[in-house]
Amino acid sequence: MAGFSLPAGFRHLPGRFDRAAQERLVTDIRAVVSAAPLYVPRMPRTGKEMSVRMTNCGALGWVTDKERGYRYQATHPETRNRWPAIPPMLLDLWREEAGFDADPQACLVNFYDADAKMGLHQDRDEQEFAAPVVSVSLGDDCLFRIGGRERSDPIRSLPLKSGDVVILGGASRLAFHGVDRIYPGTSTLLKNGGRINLTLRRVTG
Ligand code: MD3
Ligand code: FE
Repeated sequence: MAGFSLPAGFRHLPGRFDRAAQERLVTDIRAVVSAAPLYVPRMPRTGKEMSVRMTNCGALGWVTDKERGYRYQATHPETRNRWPAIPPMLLDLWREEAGFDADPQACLVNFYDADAKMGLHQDRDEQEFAAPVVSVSLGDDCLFRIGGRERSDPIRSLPLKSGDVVILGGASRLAFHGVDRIYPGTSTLLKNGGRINLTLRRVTG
Protein backbone atom coordinates (compact mmCIF):
# COMPACT_ATOMS: atom_id res chain seq x y z
CA MET A 1 0.00 0.00 0.00
CA ALA A 2 1.39 3.42 -0.96
CA GLY A 3 0.21 5.17 2.21
CA PHE A 4 -0.44 8.86 2.57
CA SER A 5 2.28 11.43 2.93
CA LEU A 6 2.89 12.91 6.33
CA PRO A 7 2.15 16.61 6.82
CA ALA A 8 5.05 19.01 6.17
CA GLY A 9 7.07 19.78 9.28
CA PHE A 10 6.46 16.35 10.85
CA ARG A 11 9.71 14.70 12.02
CA HIS A 12 10.04 11.27 13.62
CA LEU A 13 13.34 10.54 15.40
CA PRO A 14 13.20 6.82 16.26
CA GLY A 15 15.35 5.88 19.25
CA ARG A 16 16.34 9.49 19.96
CA PHE A 17 16.87 8.43 23.60
CA ASP A 18 18.77 5.19 24.35
CA ARG A 19 17.76 2.89 27.21
CA ALA A 20 19.97 4.61 29.80
CA ALA A 21 18.58 8.03 28.87
CA GLN A 22 15.02 6.66 28.97
CA GLU A 23 15.66 5.38 32.50
CA ARG A 24 16.94 8.79 33.60
CA LEU A 25 13.86 10.43 32.07
CA VAL A 26 11.56 8.01 33.93
CA THR A 27 13.32 8.90 37.20
CA ASP A 28 12.74 12.60 36.46
CA ILE A 29 9.07 12.01 35.58
CA ARG A 30 8.53 9.97 38.77
CA ALA A 31 9.73 13.03 40.71
CA VAL A 32 7.34 15.25 38.73
CA VAL A 33 4.43 12.90 39.48
CA SER A 34 5.34 12.83 43.20
CA ALA A 35 5.09 16.63 43.32
CA ALA A 36 2.13 16.89 40.92
CA PRO A 37 0.03 13.69 41.03
CA LEU A 38 -1.63 12.29 37.91
CA TYR A 39 -5.29 13.33 37.84
CA VAL A 40 -8.33 12.28 35.81
CA PRO A 41 -9.04 14.86 33.12
CA ARG A 42 -12.69 15.41 32.17
CA MET A 43 -14.22 16.60 28.92
CA PRO A 44 -15.73 20.09 28.81
CA ARG A 45 -19.53 20.27 29.32
CA THR A 46 -20.16 16.48 29.53
CA GLY A 47 -17.65 15.82 32.30
CA LYS A 48 -16.84 12.46 30.66
CA GLU A 49 -13.57 11.02 31.98
CA MET A 50 -10.67 10.71 29.59
CA SER A 51 -8.87 7.35 29.72
CA VAL A 52 -5.43 9.02 29.83
CA ARG A 53 -4.15 10.24 33.24
CA MET A 54 -2.37 13.62 33.18
CA THR A 55 -0.09 15.99 34.98
CA ASN A 56 2.35 18.73 33.90
CA CYS A 57 5.64 20.38 34.57
CA GLY A 58 6.74 23.87 33.53
CA ALA A 59 5.38 27.36 34.13
CA LEU A 60 2.03 26.42 32.57
CA GLY A 61 0.13 23.16 32.40
CA TRP A 62 -2.70 21.98 30.14
CA VAL A 63 -5.78 20.95 32.12
CA THR A 64 -9.42 20.17 31.42
CA ASP A 65 -12.53 19.77 33.55
CA LYS A 66 -16.30 19.81 33.09
CA GLU A 67 -16.89 23.38 34.23
CA ARG A 68 -13.99 25.32 32.73
CA GLY A 69 -12.90 23.15 29.80
CA TYR A 70 -9.52 23.07 28.07
CA ARG A 71 -7.00 25.65 29.24
CA TYR A 72 -3.48 26.33 30.47
CA GLN A 73 -2.91 27.31 34.09
CA ALA A 74 0.05 27.76 36.46
CA THR A 75 -1.26 25.40 39.16
CA HIS A 76 -2.29 21.76 39.61
CA PRO A 77 -6.13 21.50 39.60
CA GLU A 78 -6.22 19.38 42.79
CA THR A 79 -3.18 20.33 44.92
CA ARG A 80 -3.36 24.01 43.77
CA ASN A 81 0.47 24.06 43.84
CA ARG A 82 2.58 25.42 41.00
CA TRP A 83 3.79 22.77 38.56
CA PRO A 84 7.33 21.43 39.12
CA ALA A 85 10.09 22.55 36.76
CA ILE A 86 10.71 20.93 33.39
CA PRO A 87 13.61 18.44 33.84
CA PRO A 88 16.92 19.61 32.28
CA MET A 89 17.08 16.63 29.88
CA LEU A 90 13.84 17.82 28.28
CA LEU A 91 15.06 21.42 28.05
CA ASP A 92 18.20 20.08 26.32
CA LEU A 93 16.03 18.12 23.87
CA TRP A 94 13.98 21.23 23.03
CA ARG A 95 17.10 23.37 22.56
CA GLU A 96 18.60 20.76 20.22
CA GLU A 97 15.53 19.90 18.15
CA ALA A 98 12.82 22.58 18.29
CA GLY A 99 14.50 25.25 16.18
CA PHE A 100 12.77 27.92 18.27
CA ASP A 101 14.51 30.64 20.27
CA ALA A 102 12.56 30.54 23.51
CA ASP A 103 12.37 27.62 25.95
CA PRO A 104 9.18 25.56 26.38
CA GLN A 105 6.59 26.91 28.84
CA ALA A 106 4.65 23.69 29.30
CA CYS A 107 5.29 19.96 29.42
CA LEU A 108 2.14 17.84 29.46
CA VAL A 109 2.65 14.35 30.91
CA ASN A 110 0.16 11.77 29.59
CA PHE A 111 0.00 8.30 31.15
CA TYR A 112 -1.70 5.49 29.21
CA ASP A 113 -2.60 2.14 30.78
CA ALA A 114 -3.21 -0.86 28.50
CA ASP A 115 -6.74 0.30 27.61
CA ALA A 116 -6.21 4.04 27.27
CA LYS A 117 -6.45 5.94 24.00
CA MET A 118 -6.75 9.49 22.77
CA GLY A 119 -9.29 10.43 20.12
CA LEU A 120 -8.47 12.39 17.00
CA HIS A 121 -7.98 16.08 17.90
CA GLN A 122 -6.04 19.25 17.12
CA ASP A 123 -3.84 21.03 19.67
CA ARG A 124 -5.06 24.61 19.47
CA ASP A 125 -5.28 25.85 23.03
CA GLU A 126 -1.94 27.64 22.56
CA GLN A 127 -1.52 31.19 21.29
CA GLU A 128 1.79 30.41 19.57
CA PHE A 129 1.68 28.16 16.50
CA ALA A 130 5.11 29.18 15.17
CA ALA A 131 6.71 26.98 17.83
CA PRO A 132 6.60 23.23 17.29
CA VAL A 133 5.35 20.64 19.77
CA VAL A 134 8.14 18.21 20.74
CA SER A 135 6.94 14.81 21.98
CA VAL A 136 8.74 11.94 23.74
CA SER A 137 7.38 8.39 24.05
CA LEU A 138 8.38 6.11 26.97
CA GLY A 139 7.26 2.57 27.82
CA ASP A 140 4.89 0.44 25.77
CA ASP A 141 4.55 0.90 22.01
CA CYS A 142 1.46 2.66 20.69
CA LEU A 143 -0.26 3.17 17.37
CA PHE A 144 -0.20 6.90 16.62
CA ARG A 145 -2.47 8.45 13.97
CA ILE A 146 -1.92 11.71 12.15
CA GLY A 147 -3.95 13.37 9.40
CA GLY A 148 -4.12 16.89 8.02
CA ARG A 149 -5.60 20.19 9.10
CA GLU A 150 -9.14 19.03 8.34
CA ARG A 151 -10.74 16.22 10.30
CA SER A 152 -11.73 14.62 6.97
CA ASP A 153 -8.14 14.56 5.60
CA PRO A 154 -6.58 11.10 5.07
CA ILE A 155 -4.94 9.55 8.14
CA ARG A 156 -1.59 7.76 8.44
CA SER A 157 -0.89 5.38 11.30
CA LEU A 158 2.56 4.71 12.65
CA PRO A 159 3.90 2.91 15.69
CA LEU A 160 5.75 4.98 18.30
CA LYS A 161 8.24 3.20 20.53
CA SER A 162 10.02 3.97 23.78
CA GLY A 163 12.72 6.57 23.21
CA ASP A 164 11.14 7.96 20.03
CA VAL A 165 10.77 11.72 19.60
CA VAL A 166 8.21 13.34 17.29
CA ILE A 167 8.44 17.00 16.29
CA LEU A 168 5.31 18.73 15.03
CA GLY A 169 6.27 21.95 13.32
CA GLY A 170 5.07 23.88 10.30
CA ALA A 171 1.84 22.58 8.77
CA SER A 172 1.90 19.49 11.00
CA ARG A 173 1.46 21.73 14.08
CA LEU A 174 -2.28 21.92 13.39
CA ALA A 175 -2.72 18.39 12.08
CA PHE A 176 -5.39 16.15 13.59
CA HIS A 177 -3.81 13.33 15.57
CA GLY A 178 -4.52 10.71 18.22
CA VAL A 179 -3.46 7.47 19.87
CA ASP A 180 -5.46 4.46 18.68
CA ARG A 181 -4.09 1.80 20.97
CA ILE A 182 -1.37 0.73 23.35
CA TYR A 183 0.48 -2.56 22.82
CA PRO A 184 0.78 -3.93 26.37
CA GLY A 185 3.93 -5.81 27.33
CA THR A 186 6.08 -4.38 24.51
CA SER A 187 8.51 -2.54 26.82
CA THR A 188 10.24 -3.32 30.12
CA LEU A 189 10.95 0.36 30.88
CA LEU A 190 8.01 0.93 33.24
CA LYS A 191 7.75 -1.57 36.10
CA ASN A 192 3.97 -1.81 35.90
CA GLY A 193 3.69 -1.33 32.13
CA GLY A 194 1.84 1.39 30.26
CA ARG A 195 3.04 4.33 28.20
CA ILE A 196 4.13 7.86 29.07
CA ASN A 197 4.04 10.66 26.52
CA LEU A 198 5.66 14.02 27.18
CA THR A 199 4.82 17.06 25.04
CA LEU A 200 6.88 20.24 25.26
CA ARG A 201 5.09 23.39 24.14
CA ARG A 202 5.12 27.17 23.87
CA VAL A 203 1.79 28.57 25.04
CA THR A 204 1.80 32.40 24.89
CA GLY A 205 2.15 34.46 21.72
C1 MD3 B 1 0.53 16.43 16.17
N1 MD3 B 1 -0.47 13.39 22.75
O1 MD3 B 1 -0.85 15.53 24.32
S1 MD3 B 1 2.11 12.73 20.96
C2 MD3 B 1 -1.37 15.56 23.19
O2 MD3 B 1 0.89 10.22 22.49
C3 MD3 B 1 -1.23 14.40 22.31
O3 MD3 B 1 0.03 11.28 24.15
C4 MD3 B 1 -0.34 12.16 22.02
O4 MD3 B 1 -1.78 14.38 21.27
C5 MD3 B 1 0.25 11.15 22.95
O5 MD3 B 1 -1.99 16.52 22.75
C6 MD3 B 1 0.43 12.31 20.77
C7 MD3 B 1 2.50 13.35 19.36
C8 MD3 B 1 1.88 14.66 19.06
C9 MD3 B 1 1.81 15.66 20.01
C10 MD3 B 1 1.32 16.90 19.70
C11 MD3 B 1 0.89 17.18 18.41
C12 MD3 B 1 1.43 14.91 17.80
C13 MD3 B 1 0.94 16.17 17.46
C14 MD3 B 1 0.45 18.45 18.04
C15 MD3 B 1 0.08 18.70 16.76
C16 MD3 B 1 0.11 17.69 15.82
FE1 FE C 1 -2.46 16.39 20.82
